[in-house]
Amino acid sequence: MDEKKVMLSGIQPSGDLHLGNYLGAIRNWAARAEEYDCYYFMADMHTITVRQNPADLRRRTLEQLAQYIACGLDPEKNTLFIQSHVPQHAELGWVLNCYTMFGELSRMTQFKDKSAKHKDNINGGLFTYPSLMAADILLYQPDFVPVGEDQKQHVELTRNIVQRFNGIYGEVFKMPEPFIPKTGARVMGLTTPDSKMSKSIPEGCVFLMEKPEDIQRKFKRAVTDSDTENPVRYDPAGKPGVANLMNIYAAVTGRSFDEIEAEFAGQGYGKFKPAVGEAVIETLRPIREEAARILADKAYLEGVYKAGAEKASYVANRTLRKVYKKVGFVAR
Ligand code: ATP
Ligand code: LTN
Repeated sequence: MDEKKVMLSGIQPSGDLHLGNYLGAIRNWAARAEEYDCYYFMADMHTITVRQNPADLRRRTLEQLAQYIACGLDPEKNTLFIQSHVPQHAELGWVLNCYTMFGELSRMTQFKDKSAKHKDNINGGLFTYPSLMAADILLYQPDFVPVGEDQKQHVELTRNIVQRFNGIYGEVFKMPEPFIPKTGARVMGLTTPDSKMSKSIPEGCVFLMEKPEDIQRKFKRAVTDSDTENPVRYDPAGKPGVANLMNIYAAVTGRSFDEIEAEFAGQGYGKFKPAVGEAVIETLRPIREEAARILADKAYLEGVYKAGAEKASYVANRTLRKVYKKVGFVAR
């Protein structure tokens, strides 16, 4: 019998989910539940590498779960869980810390960015975060890790750890591959087309739960340029704001850049920007409505995360026992 291939990914519940998370990651997850054995989690343990308000973290973790389900992740077909409910993550994280080099961790872009942003709290967890992420991944022996472009470096580091560990102990971990979408892998901020859409710049960020009128306002204010000759044209270097809007439009409508250029030939941004806004609103509308409905049913959510943690722990424990044995810990 053919075993299904395995997919796994996580998102930190450090803020509300946005269009970048959806197009770069979650949408890809939802499409693959039939083909793969899928694990998706709320990375709450990663979130405390930056100081959080406890009540907000708890609320956002459950909201994120409701939004995962609303985005199409059926809990019957995907294992959905909260990272801190599966203690094997912390346990394997410690082991892998001892197989991750200081130099490797020092090169991580996310560490450099976040330590520049939070100068008053450059803690050990922020630095060793990629070892915990490697543990998140390797516990489930996935074939693919669907993430946006910015997380590729962490998956590459995980691959180095696999090579190092397997080189010493034999084939313990399966080599995972990053899985990065063709459109939507890097959605840029609407007000900052030179940096990725991020919740830390809310004016340029479209949140999944945002009201349609607010979304439309953000698209109307999106940064473009003063080109009046032939404005809607794909030129990422010369016209980054327009390229980003075209990328978003392509991702939500399935149209190619040529088709989009033809659709808006001879028209200005006054027509183009609201059209992109409208297409995004229609994509997000059912997600928002469904998430609100699910979030109201706390008992259902509890059932989902409890069952998810049970299934995840079972699989994670198999890997952890093997690792403990390999490194020389006495079996309990
Ligand atoms: P922040 O807003 O603080 O930068 P974030 O929104 O990137 O955080 P993460 O938990 O880091 O949140 O990302 C979750 C997933 O969404 C990852 O797979 C990441 O690659 C993807 N992702 C995040 N932002 C974007 C984006 N702008 N475009 C495409 N994918 C993205
Ligand atoms: N590092 C990711 C979140 C994350 C993750 C993971 C993604 C934590 N563990 C395991 C994929 C697989 C981030 O900050 N976006």
